[in-house]
Amino acid sequence: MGIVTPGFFGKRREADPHLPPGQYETKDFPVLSAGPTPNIHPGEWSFSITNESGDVKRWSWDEFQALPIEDVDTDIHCVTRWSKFDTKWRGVSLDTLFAEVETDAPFTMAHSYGGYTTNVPLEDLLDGKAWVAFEFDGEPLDPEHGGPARLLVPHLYFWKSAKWVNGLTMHETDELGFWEVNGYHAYGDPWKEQRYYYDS
Ligand SMILES: Nc1nc2c(c(=O)[nH]1)N[C@H]1C(S)=C(S)[C@@H](COP(=O)(O)O)O[C@H]1N2
Ligand SMILES: [Mo]
Repeated sequence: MGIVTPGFFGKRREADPHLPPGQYETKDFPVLSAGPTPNIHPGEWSFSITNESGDVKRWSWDEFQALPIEDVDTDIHCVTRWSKFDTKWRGVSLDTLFAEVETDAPFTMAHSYGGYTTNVPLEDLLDGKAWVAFEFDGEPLDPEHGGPARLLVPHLYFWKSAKWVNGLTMHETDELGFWEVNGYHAYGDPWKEQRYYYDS
């Protein structure tokens, strides 16, 4: 053997372009819930958007099902470091919902049955970036994964995807939700590793 190109044999495999820094891939679908799973019958489920003036736009389950439904195939990234690739969901785009809402407020707070909250800027919910999802892998969404319906905001860490979601409120300033108050990052971009409040 003659000359060995430095760095050739020791070179690491190219990083998987699907995998944000500090994450590993799992084929499982772990359940992460801060409290008990609420039991919500679709007949009693509704979803509302309350704007900064207090006007409420509300959809019942049946009204919601009559909206245009989209298939979503996406990777998801949990702050506890698991990522799951090519997850398949069905739901209603937030673009469809916000088409019926008048607002100039730049921030939202998602609210769930059971009291969970999480803050997301409005622009992160629009332009095909977020859904209210009610099917996973061709089946109604399992209650432990947020059924009857959950928020799906896959470009942010998965704690932003509020399970058992029942509405959004609009805000002029960025309030903090449940995990954000408890030390998680206000925004939560997995590609920038914005895990905790002190991550830039
Ligand atoms: N209502 C509610 N939504 C929630 C949570 C929660 O505790 N309550 N946990 C969040 C966190 S930290 C993660 S990682 C994902 C987990 O979703 P999964 O249990 O379907 O994997 O849900 C998010 N949405
Ligand atoms: Mo999480």
